[in-house]
Amino acid sequence: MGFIEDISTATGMIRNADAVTLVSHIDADGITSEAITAQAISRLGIPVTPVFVRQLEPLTMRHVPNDDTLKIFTDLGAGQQNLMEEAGLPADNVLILDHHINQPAPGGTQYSQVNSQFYGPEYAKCSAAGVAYLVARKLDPANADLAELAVVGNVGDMMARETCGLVGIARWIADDGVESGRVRITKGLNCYGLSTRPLHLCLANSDDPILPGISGDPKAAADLLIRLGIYEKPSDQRVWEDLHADEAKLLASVVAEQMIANGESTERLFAELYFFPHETEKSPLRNASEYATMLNACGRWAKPKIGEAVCFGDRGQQYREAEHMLRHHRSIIRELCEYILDTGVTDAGSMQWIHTGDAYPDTIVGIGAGMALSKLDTTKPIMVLCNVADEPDLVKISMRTYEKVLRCGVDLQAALAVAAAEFNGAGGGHNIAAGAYIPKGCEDDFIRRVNELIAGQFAAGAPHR
Ligand SMILES: [Mn+2]
Repeated sequence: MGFIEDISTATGMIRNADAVTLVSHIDADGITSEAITAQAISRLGIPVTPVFVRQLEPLTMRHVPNDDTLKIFTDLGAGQQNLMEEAGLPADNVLILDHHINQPAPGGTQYSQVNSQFYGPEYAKCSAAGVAYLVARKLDPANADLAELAVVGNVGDMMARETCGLVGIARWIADDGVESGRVRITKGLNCYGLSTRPLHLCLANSDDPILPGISGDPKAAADLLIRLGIYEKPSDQRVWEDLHADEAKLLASVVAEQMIANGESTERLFAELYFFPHETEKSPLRNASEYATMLNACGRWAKPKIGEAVCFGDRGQQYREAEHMLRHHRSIIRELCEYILDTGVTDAGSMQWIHTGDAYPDTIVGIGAGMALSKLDTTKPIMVLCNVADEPDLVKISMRTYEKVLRCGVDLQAALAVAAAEFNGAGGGHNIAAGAYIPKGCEDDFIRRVNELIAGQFAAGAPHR
Protein backbone atom coordinates (compact mmCIF):
# COMPACT_ATOMS: atom_id res chain seq x y z
CA MET A 1 0.00 0.00 0.00
CA GLY A 2 0.98 3.61 -0.40
CA PHE A 3 2.04 6.07 2.24
CA ILE A 4 -1.30 7.92 2.41
CA GLU A 5 -3.26 4.69 2.89
CA ASP A 6 -0.82 3.31 5.46
CA ILE A 7 -0.90 6.54 7.46
CA SER A 8 -4.67 6.66 7.49
CA THR A 9 -4.89 3.00 8.54
CA ALA A 10 -2.49 3.81 11.39
CA THR A 11 -4.38 6.89 12.59
CA GLY A 12 -7.69 5.00 12.33
CA MET A 13 -6.38 2.16 14.51
CA ILE A 14 -5.06 4.63 17.09
CA ARG A 15 -8.32 6.62 17.27
CA ASN A 16 -10.30 3.41 17.79
CA ALA A 17 -8.06 2.09 20.57
CA ASP A 18 -9.23 2.05 24.20
CA ALA A 19 -5.69 1.62 25.47
CA VAL A 20 -2.25 1.26 23.89
CA THR A 21 0.85 -0.77 24.76
CA LEU A 22 3.81 0.95 23.12
CA VAL A 23 6.84 -1.28 22.52
CA SER A 24 10.03 0.50 21.51
CA HIS A 25 13.78 0.21 21.15
CA ILE A 26 16.17 1.78 23.70
CA ASP A 27 18.34 3.93 21.43
CA ALA A 28 17.80 7.61 20.58
CA ASP A 29 15.53 6.77 17.64
CA GLY A 30 13.57 4.27 19.71
CA ILE A 31 13.14 6.63 22.65
CA THR A 32 12.12 9.60 20.48
CA SER A 33 9.69 7.56 18.38
CA GLU A 34 8.16 6.25 21.59
CA ALA A 35 7.96 9.75 23.09
CA ILE A 36 6.33 11.19 19.96
CA THR A 37 3.77 8.39 19.72
CA ALA A 38 3.02 8.31 23.45
CA GLN A 39 2.40 12.07 23.56
CA ALA A 40 0.23 12.07 20.45
CA ILE A 41 -1.88 9.24 21.88
CA SER A 42 -2.13 10.71 25.40
CA ARG A 43 -3.33 13.96 23.87
CA LEU A 44 -6.31 11.99 22.49
CA GLY A 45 -7.11 10.89 26.04
CA ILE A 46 -6.07 7.28 25.37
CA PRO A 47 -3.95 5.63 28.10
CA VAL A 48 -0.49 4.41 27.01
CA THR A 49 1.79 1.85 28.68
CA PRO A 50 5.41 1.95 27.46
CA VAL A 51 7.61 -1.15 27.16
CA PHE A 52 11.27 -0.62 26.22
CA VAL A 53 13.31 -3.55 24.91
CA ARG A 54 16.93 -3.86 23.77
CA GLN A 55 15.85 -6.10 20.97
CA LEU A 56 12.64 -7.86 20.05
CA GLU A 57 13.40 -11.56 20.45
CA PRO A 58 11.58 -14.55 21.96
CA LEU A 59 12.67 -13.64 25.51
CA THR A 60 11.63 -10.00 25.36
CA MET A 61 8.33 -10.84 23.64
CA ARG A 62 7.21 -11.93 27.12
CA HIS A 63 7.07 -8.28 28.12
CA VAL A 64 4.45 -7.69 25.44
CA PRO A 65 1.09 -8.58 27.00
CA ASN A 66 -1.40 -10.49 24.91
CA ASP A 67 -4.37 -8.41 26.02
CA ASP A 68 -6.94 -6.17 24.36
CA THR A 69 -4.69 -3.13 24.09
CA LEU A 70 -3.51 -1.96 20.72
CA LYS A 71 0.14 -2.96 20.46
CA ILE A 72 2.22 -0.32 18.69
CA PHE A 73 5.82 -1.23 17.85
CA THR A 74 8.15 1.68 17.12
CA ASP A 75 11.71 1.41 15.72
CA LEU A 76 11.36 -2.37 15.72
CA GLY A 77 8.83 -4.96 14.70
CA ALA A 78 9.16 -4.95 10.90
CA GLY A 79 11.69 -7.76 11.10
CA GLN A 80 10.03 -9.64 13.97
CA GLN A 81 6.52 -10.27 12.70
CA ASN A 82 7.17 -14.00 13.05
CA LEU A 83 7.45 -13.49 16.83
CA MET A 84 4.20 -11.53 16.96
CA GLU A 85 2.48 -14.28 15.03
CA GLU A 86 3.97 -16.97 17.31
CA ALA A 87 2.75 -15.00 20.33
CA GLY A 88 -0.73 -15.10 18.82
CA LEU A 89 -1.11 -11.32 18.39
CA PRO A 90 -4.06 -10.75 16.04
CA ALA A 91 -3.55 -8.50 13.00
CA ASP A 92 -6.13 -5.93 14.09
CA ASN A 93 -4.29 -5.46 17.40
CA VAL A 94 -0.87 -4.57 16.04
CA LEU A 95 0.55 -1.47 14.40
CA ILE A 96 4.22 -1.25 13.35
CA LEU A 97 5.95 2.12 12.87
CA ASP A 98 9.43 1.28 11.65
CA HIS A 99 12.20 1.81 9.13
CA HIS A 100 13.90 -1.57 9.27
CA ILE A 101 13.69 -4.29 6.64
CA ASN A 102 10.24 -5.86 6.43
CA GLN A 103 9.99 -9.60 6.98
CA PRO A 104 6.36 -10.70 6.67
CA ALA A 105 5.00 -13.20 9.18
CA PRO A 106 5.52 -16.74 7.83
CA GLY A 107 1.93 -17.75 8.62
CA GLY A 108 0.59 -14.92 6.51
CA THR A 109 -0.77 -12.62 9.26
CA GLN A 110 -0.97 -9.16 7.68
CA TYR A 111 0.16 -6.68 10.32
CA SER A 112 -0.49 -3.00 9.63
CA GLN A 113 2.66 -1.04 9.15
CA VAL A 114 4.01 2.38 8.26
CA ASN A 115 7.58 1.75 7.16
CA SER A 116 9.74 4.38 5.47
CA GLN A 117 11.38 1.64 3.37
CA PHE A 118 8.10 1.16 1.45
CA TYR A 119 7.62 4.49 -0.26
CA GLY A 120 10.62 5.13 -2.48
CA PRO A 121 13.74 7.29 -2.22
CA GLU A 122 12.04 10.39 -0.74
CA TYR A 123 11.25 8.36 2.37
CA ALA A 124 14.23 6.00 2.46
CA LYS A 125 16.35 8.14 4.79
CA CYS A 126 13.75 8.60 7.49
CA SER A 127 14.06 6.87 10.86
CA ALA A 128 11.27 5.47 13.03
CA ALA A 129 10.99 8.79 14.89
CA GLY A 130 10.25 10.44 11.54
CA VAL A 131 7.58 7.84 10.77
CA ALA A 132 6.09 8.29 14.25
CA TYR A 133 6.05 12.06 13.70
CA LEU A 134 4.21 11.75 10.38
CA VAL A 135 1.56 9.63 12.09
CA ALA A 136 1.32 12.08 15.02
CA ARG A 137 1.10 15.03 12.64
CA LYS A 138 -1.73 13.33 10.78
CA LEU A 139 -3.57 12.67 14.05
CA ASP A 140 -3.45 16.36 14.90
CA PRO A 141 -1.50 19.23 13.28
CA ALA A 142 -0.91 20.54 16.83
CA ASN A 143 1.56 17.67 17.24
CA ALA A 144 3.94 19.74 15.08
CA ASP A 145 5.55 20.76 18.39
CA LEU A 146 7.07 17.24 18.44
CA ALA A 147 9.14 17.84 15.28
CA GLU A 148 12.35 18.40 17.25
CA LEU A 149 12.10 14.86 18.67
CA ALA A 150 11.80 13.47 15.14
CA VAL A 151 14.91 15.44 14.15
CA VAL A 152 16.79 14.01 17.16
CA GLY A 153 15.73 10.46 16.21
CA ASN A 154 16.73 10.93 12.58
CA VAL A 155 20.11 12.43 13.44
CA GLY A 156 20.66 9.82 16.18
CA ASP A 157 20.08 7.05 13.66
CA MET A 158 22.67 8.62 11.32
CA MET A 159 20.17 9.65 8.67
CA ALA A 160 22.12 12.90 8.18
CA ARG A 161 25.60 11.39 8.23
CA GLU A 162 26.26 10.30 4.66
CA THR A 163 24.70 13.39 3.09
CA CYS A 164 25.88 15.89 5.75
CA GLY A 165 22.27 16.80 6.42
CA LEU A 166 18.78 15.34 6.42
CA VAL A 167 17.16 14.71 3.03
CA GLY A 168 13.70 13.94 1.67
CA ILE A 169 10.84 13.60 4.11
CA ALA A 170 13.23 13.82 7.10
CA ARG A 171 14.31 17.27 5.88
CA TRP A 172 10.65 18.21 5.46
CA ILE A 173 10.09 17.30 9.11
CA ALA A 174 12.98 19.56 10.16
CA ASP A 175 11.40 22.37 8.11
CA ASP A 176 8.11 21.68 9.84
CA GLY A 177 9.96 22.28 13.11
CA VAL A 178 11.35 25.57 11.76
CA GLU A 179 7.80 26.59 10.87
CA SER A 180 6.65 26.09 14.45
CA GLY A 181 9.75 27.84 15.80
CA ARG A 182 11.08 24.74 17.57
CA VAL A 183 14.01 24.05 15.22
CA ARG A 184 16.72 26.27 13.75
CA ILE A 185 18.63 24.96 10.74
CA THR A 186 22.09 26.36 9.97
CA LYS A 187 25.16 25.37 8.02
CA GLY A 188 28.36 24.89 9.97
CA LEU A 189 31.30 22.70 10.78
CA ASN A 190 30.58 18.97 10.60
CA CYS A 191 31.85 18.45 14.16
CA TYR A 192 30.32 17.02 17.31
CA GLY A 193 29.73 19.05 20.46
CA LEU A 194 28.95 22.42 18.89
CA SER A 195 26.82 23.48 21.86
CA THR A 196 28.74 22.07 24.83
CA ARG A 197 32.39 21.41 23.99
CA PRO A 198 35.07 24.09 24.19
CA LEU A 199 35.80 24.79 20.54
CA HIS A 200 39.41 23.58 20.56
CA LEU A 201 38.30 20.17 21.88
CA CYS A 202 35.41 20.08 19.44
CA LEU A 203 37.85 20.63 16.53
CA ALA A 204 40.52 18.28 17.92
CA ASN A 205 37.93 15.50 18.27
CA SER A 206 36.83 15.73 14.64
CA ASP A 207 37.48 12.41 12.91
CA ASP A 208 35.11 12.63 9.93
CA PRO A 209 36.62 14.52 8.26
CA ILE A 210 40.12 14.49 9.71
CA LEU A 211 41.30 18.10 10.02
CA PRO A 212 45.00 18.14 9.12
CA GLY A 213 47.14 19.43 11.98
CA ILE A 214 44.09 19.80 14.24
CA SER A 215 42.43 16.41 14.69
CA GLY A 216 43.87 14.69 17.75
CA ASP A 217 45.81 17.81 18.80
CA PRO A 218 43.85 20.12 21.18
CA LYS A 219 46.86 22.38 21.69
CA ALA A 220 47.23 23.02 17.97
CA ALA A 221 43.50 23.69 17.79
CA ALA A 222 43.69 26.22 20.65
CA ASP A 223 46.71 27.91 19.01
CA LEU A 224 44.77 28.29 15.79
CA LEU A 225 41.80 29.81 17.64
CA ILE A 226 44.09 32.29 19.41
CA ARG A 227 45.69 33.22 16.09
CA LEU A 228 42.24 33.91 14.66
CA GLY A 229 41.27 36.03 17.66
CA ILE A 230 38.49 33.59 18.62
CA TYR A 231 40.25 32.55 21.83
CA GLU A 232 42.19 34.86 24.10
CA LYS A 233 44.05 32.07 25.90
CA PRO A 234 44.39 28.29 25.52
CA SER A 235 42.05 27.63 28.44
CA ASP A 236 39.11 29.52 26.84
CA GLN A 237 35.83 27.67 26.93
CA ARG A 238 33.88 29.26 24.08
CA VAL A 239 31.78 26.80 22.10
CA TRP A 240 31.00 26.90 18.39
CA GLU A 241 27.49 28.15 19.08
CA ASP A 242 28.98 31.21 20.87
CA LEU A 243 30.74 32.40 17.71
CA HIS A 244 29.51 35.46 15.84
CA ALA A 245 28.71 34.85 12.20
CA ASP A 246 31.95 36.46 10.99
CA GLU A 247 34.03 34.39 13.43
CA ALA A 248 32.39 31.15 12.31
CA LYS A 249 33.00 32.14 8.70
CA LEU A 250 36.66 32.98 9.32
CA LEU A 251 37.27 29.69 11.16
CA ALA A 252 35.55 27.69 8.41
CA SER A 253 37.57 29.31 5.65
CA VAL A 254 40.89 28.86 7.46
CA VAL A 255 40.19 25.18 8.19
CA ALA A 256 39.06 24.66 4.59
CA GLU A 257 42.28 26.28 3.29
CA GLN A 258 44.32 24.01 5.53
CA MET A 259 42.54 20.96 4.14
CA ILE A 260 42.99 22.02 0.54
CA ALA A 261 46.69 22.75 1.19
CA ASN A 262 46.96 19.15 2.43
CA GLY A 263 45.23 17.80 -0.64
CA GLU A 264 42.15 16.77 1.36
CA SER A 265 38.62 17.12 0.11
CA THR A 266 36.50 19.68 1.97
CA GLU A 267 33.34 17.85 0.92
CA ARG A 268 32.55 16.67 4.45
CA LEU A 269 33.80 19.74 6.30
CA PHE A 270 30.39 21.41 6.42
CA ALA A 271 27.04 20.00 7.39
CA GLU A 272 23.53 21.14 8.01
CA LEU A 273 22.99 21.50 11.76
CA TYR A 274 19.80 21.35 13.78
CA PHE A 275 19.50 23.52 16.88
CA PHE A 276 16.65 23.91 19.36
CA PRO A 277 16.65 27.60 20.35
CA HIS A 278 14.22 27.21 23.27
CA GLU A 279 16.58 24.86 25.16
CA THR A 280 19.13 26.22 27.64
CA GLU A 281 22.35 27.46 26.02
CA LYS A 282 25.36 25.15 26.35
CA SER A 283 23.16 22.22 27.30
CA PRO A 284 23.29 18.94 25.34
CA LEU A 285 19.64 19.49 24.42
CA ARG A 286 20.59 22.50 22.27
CA ASN A 287 21.30 20.46 19.16
CA ALA A 288 20.11 17.22 17.62
CA SER A 289 23.31 15.18 17.74
CA GLU A 290 24.13 15.96 21.38
CA TYR A 291 20.51 15.43 22.41
CA ALA A 292 20.67 12.02 20.69
CA THR A 293 23.83 11.11 22.61
CA MET A 294 22.09 11.89 25.89
CA LEU A 295 19.19 9.60 24.97
CA ASN A 296 21.58 6.87 23.82
CA ALA A 297 23.40 7.16 27.14
CA CYS A 298 20.11 6.64 29.02
CA GLY A 299 19.17 3.65 26.86
CA ARG A 300 22.53 1.95 26.82
CA TRP A 301 22.73 2.09 30.60
CA ALA A 302 19.27 0.59 30.94
CA LYS A 303 17.38 3.79 31.80
CA PRO A 304 15.35 4.50 28.66
CA LYS A 305 12.53 5.93 30.79
CA ILE A 306 14.83 8.73 31.97
CA GLY A 307 15.37 9.59 28.31
CA GLU A 308 11.65 9.40 27.70
CA ALA A 309 11.03 11.85 30.57
CA VAL A 310 13.51 14.30 29.02
CA CYS A 311 11.65 13.99 25.69
CA PHE A 312 8.41 14.70 27.54
CA GLY A 313 9.97 17.93 28.75
CA ASP A 314 11.33 17.15 32.22
CA ARG A 315 14.18 19.55 33.00
CA GLY A 316 14.32 18.81 36.73
CA GLN A 317 15.12 15.61 38.59
CA GLN A 318 14.97 13.27 35.57
CA TYR A 319 17.03 15.63 33.47
CA ARG A 320 19.73 15.70 36.14
CA GLU A 321 19.68 11.88 36.10
CA ALA A 322 20.13 12.01 32.32
CA GLU A 323 23.10 14.36 32.70
CA HIS A 324 24.60 11.85 35.10
CA MET A 325 24.02 9.02 32.60
CA LEU A 326 25.73 11.09 29.92
CA ARG A 327 28.82 11.77 32.08
CA HIS A 328 29.02 8.09 33.02
CA HIS A 329 28.59 7.05 29.38
CA ARG A 330 31.41 9.37 28.28
CA SER A 331 33.87 8.26 30.94
CA ILE A 332 33.32 4.55 30.24
CA ILE A 333 33.71 5.09 26.50
CA ARG A 334 36.93 7.04 27.08
CA GLU A 335 38.17 4.16 29.20
CA LEU A 336 37.22 1.61 26.54
CA CYS A 337 38.97 3.67 23.88
CA GLU A 338 42.16 3.73 25.98
CA TYR A 339 41.82 -0.01 26.60
CA ILE A 340 41.68 -0.69 22.85
CA LEU A 341 44.70 1.53 22.18
CA ASP A 342 46.74 0.13 25.11
CA THR A 343 45.95 -3.49 24.31
CA GLY A 344 46.45 -2.97 20.58
CA VAL A 345 44.56 -4.33 17.61
CA THR A 346 45.53 -7.23 15.35
CA ASP A 347 45.97 -6.45 11.67
CA ALA A 348 44.13 -9.07 9.60
CA GLY A 349 45.13 -7.56 6.26
CA SER A 350 42.06 -5.68 5.12
CA MET A 351 40.76 -4.87 8.58
CA GLN A 352 41.95 -4.71 12.19
CA TRP A 353 40.30 -6.35 15.18
CA ILE A 354 40.32 -6.76 18.95
CA HIS A 355 38.30 -8.94 21.37
CA THR A 356 37.40 -7.06 24.56
CA GLY A 357 35.89 -10.11 26.28
CA ASP A 358 33.82 -9.19 29.32
CA ALA A 359 35.66 -5.94 30.01
CA TYR A 360 32.96 -3.58 28.65
CA PRO A 361 29.21 -3.81 28.05
CA ASP A 362 28.31 -4.81 24.51
CA THR A 363 26.05 -1.76 24.21
CA ILE A 364 28.99 0.65 23.97
CA VAL A 365 31.78 -1.24 22.19
CA GLY A 366 30.71 0.11 18.79
CA ILE A 367 31.09 3.71 19.94
CA GLY A 368 34.44 2.95 21.58
CA ALA A 369 35.56 1.25 18.37
CA GLY A 370 34.72 4.38 16.40
CA MET A 371 36.66 6.60 18.77
CA ALA A 372 39.70 4.34 18.93
CA LEU A 373 39.78 4.05 15.13
CA SER A 374 40.66 7.75 14.80
CA LYS A 375 43.98 6.93 16.51
CA LEU A 376 44.62 3.72 14.55
CA ASP A 377 45.06 2.98 10.84
CA THR A 378 42.04 4.84 9.44
CA THR A 379 42.41 3.21 6.00
CA LYS A 380 41.15 -0.13 7.37
CA PRO A 381 37.87 -0.85 9.16
CA ILE A 382 37.98 -1.89 12.81
CA MET A 383 36.13 -4.85 14.29
CA VAL A 384 35.55 -5.22 18.02
CA LEU A 385 34.31 -8.52 19.40
CA CYS A 386 32.90 -8.82 22.90
CA ASN A 387 30.89 -11.11 25.12
CA VAL A 388 27.25 -10.32 25.77
CA ALA A 389 25.91 -10.07 29.33
CA ASP A 390 23.09 -12.61 29.90
CA GLU A 391 23.85 -14.33 26.56
CA PRO A 392 26.80 -16.65 27.24
CA ASP A 393 26.50 -18.40 23.85
CA LEU A 394 26.76 -15.23 21.80
CA VAL A 395 29.54 -12.92 20.70
CA LYS A 396 28.74 -9.39 19.60
CA ILE A 397 30.56 -7.87 16.65
CA SER A 398 30.84 -4.12 16.04
CA MET A 399 32.53 -2.60 13.02
CA ARG A 400 33.32 0.99 12.13
CA THR A 401 35.08 2.70 9.27
CA TYR A 402 35.45 6.07 7.54
CA GLU A 403 33.75 7.69 4.59
CA LYS A 404 37.03 7.59 2.60
CA VAL A 405 37.09 3.78 3.01
CA LEU A 406 33.50 3.54 1.74
CA ARG A 407 34.68 5.36 -1.36
CA CYS A 408 37.09 2.44 -1.93
CA GLY A 409 34.10 0.11 -2.15
CA VAL A 410 33.82 -1.11 1.43
CA ASP A 411 30.34 -1.80 2.84
CA LEU A 412 30.41 -3.13 6.41
CA GLN A 413 26.69 -3.88 6.46
CA ALA A 414 27.00 -6.13 3.41
CA ALA A 415 30.10 -7.93 4.77
CA LEU A 416 28.60 -8.61 8.20
CA ALA A 417 25.20 -9.68 6.87
CA VAL A 418 26.82 -12.25 4.56
CA ALA A 419 29.38 -13.57 7.05
CA ALA A 420 26.96 -13.70 10.00
CA ALA A 421 24.43 -15.66 7.97
CA GLU A 422 27.12 -18.23 7.07
CA PHE A 423 27.84 -18.74 10.77
CA ASN A 424 24.18 -18.90 11.81
CA GLY A 425 24.29 -15.43 13.28
CA ALA A 426 22.63 -12.20 12.24
CA GLY A 427 24.16 -8.94 11.11
CA GLY A 428 23.09 -5.56 9.79
CA GLY A 429 23.43 -1.80 10.10
CA HIS A 430 24.92 0.77 7.78
CA ASN A 431 27.79 0.76 5.29
CA ILE A 432 29.89 2.87 7.68
CA ALA A 433 28.88 1.23 10.98
CA ALA A 434 27.49 -2.27 11.37
CA GLY A 435 27.08 -5.02 13.92
CA ALA A 436 26.33 -8.72 14.26
CA TYR A 437 25.76 -11.50 16.75
CA ILE A 438 27.46 -14.85 16.15
CA PRO A 439 27.56 -18.09 18.16
CA LYS A 440 30.54 -18.33 20.51
CA GLY A 441 33.35 -20.57 19.27
CA CYS A 442 33.58 -19.49 15.64
CA GLU A 443 35.28 -16.13 16.23
CA ASP A 444 38.55 -16.95 14.42
CA ASP A 445 36.82 -18.31 11.33
CA PHE A 446 34.41 -15.40 11.38
CA ILE A 447 37.25 -12.84 11.49
CA ARG A 448 38.97 -14.63 8.57
CA ARG A 449 35.76 -14.62 6.56
CA VAL A 450 34.91 -10.95 7.14
CA ASN A 451 38.49 -9.99 6.29
CA GLU A 452 38.16 -11.96 3.06
CA LEU A 453 34.85 -10.27 2.18
CA ILE A 454 36.29 -6.82 2.85
CA ALA A 455 39.39 -7.64 0.80
CA GLY A 456 36.99 -8.54 -2.01
CA GLN A 457 35.16 -5.22 -1.61
CA PHE A 458 38.44 -3.29 -1.78
CA ALA A 459 39.44 -5.27 -4.88
CA ALA A 460 36.13 -4.60 -6.60
CA GLY A 461 36.68 -0.90 -5.99
CA ALA A 462 34.47 2.13 -5.64
CA PRO A 463 30.71 1.72 -5.97
CA HIS A 464 29.07 3.38 -8.98
CA ARG A 465 26.93 6.28 -7.88
MN1 LIG B 1 15.94 3.38 14.32
